Amino acid sequence: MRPDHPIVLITGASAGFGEATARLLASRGCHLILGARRLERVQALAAELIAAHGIRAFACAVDTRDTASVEAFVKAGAEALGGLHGVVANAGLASGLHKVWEIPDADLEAMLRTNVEGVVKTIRAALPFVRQSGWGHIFFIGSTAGHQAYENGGVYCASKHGIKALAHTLRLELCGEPIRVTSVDPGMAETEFALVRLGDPAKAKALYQGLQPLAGADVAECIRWAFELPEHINIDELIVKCRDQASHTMAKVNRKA
Ligand code: NDP
Ligand code: 8X3
Repeated sequence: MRPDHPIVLITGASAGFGEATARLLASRGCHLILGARRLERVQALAAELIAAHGIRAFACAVDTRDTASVEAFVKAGAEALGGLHGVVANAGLASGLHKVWEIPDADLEAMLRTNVEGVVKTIRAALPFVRQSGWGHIFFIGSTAGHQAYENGGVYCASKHGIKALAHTLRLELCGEPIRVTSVDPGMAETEFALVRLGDPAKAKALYQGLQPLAGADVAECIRWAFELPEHINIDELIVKCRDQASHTMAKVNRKA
């Protein structure tokens, strides 16, 4: 049975979708385990949400690329709050824009280690605690880039196609257990994502010029909706784009002059 106040672990809770999801789920009475590399941000968020909503929250630094770091984070969080029900394996990034044959090792490794290995490590560490709690919901954060590749984004797109495969596989493997598996796959969303990818605030801003992209809160709302549905319903995959983006890539976007 879904508990009245589920305990939800979110990676990448220091910004963007992860932070917005923490805010929304806290307002719905969830207890939270929040992780990211920027400890001061997740600590401040946890303190704010405890004060605002009377929930319990645990915040800890985690680098999802590192097995020991992830395992320590998940264990400490689940033990501190007394269980684990929801997992939002959200931490991820794009690093640069490169032709497949030109990508530097640093960008290649950053994306594959964070977006694929980090997600597997998070779920692998969390699943025993979710099973022990008797009810659960695992969220992957995919992307439209997991449905349609685009030039100069080959490795990022590969990582998100990988998320699609992992979500499908995990759903097959968990069938029969009281654990749902959902992939939320957004299109263009204004978070710190473009700044991290491009390293230049002006270029990041220009990406969304003249259109209204998704915000972190929009993606959080998709997660909340899927999470609160009656428990016999599983949303497998939820592709969400802003109205101004008609294609999975930026091939067809509506920009005002
Ligand atoms: P942000 O850059 O705003 O947030 C990314 C989060 O991931 C931060 O909290 C960052 O925290 C965390 N993170 C990155 N690397 C690590 C790591 N090694 N260990 C732990 N945490 C890490 O981007 P978004 O919120 O937009 O991105 C969240 C997810 O959504 C990503 O998987 C991204 O690929 C995906 N996505 C984004 C879209 C967009 O257009 N914005 C569209 C579709 C999908 P810190 O730096 O403190 O570690
Ligand atoms: C992020 C969306 O279009 O930049 O996943 O790849 S896109």
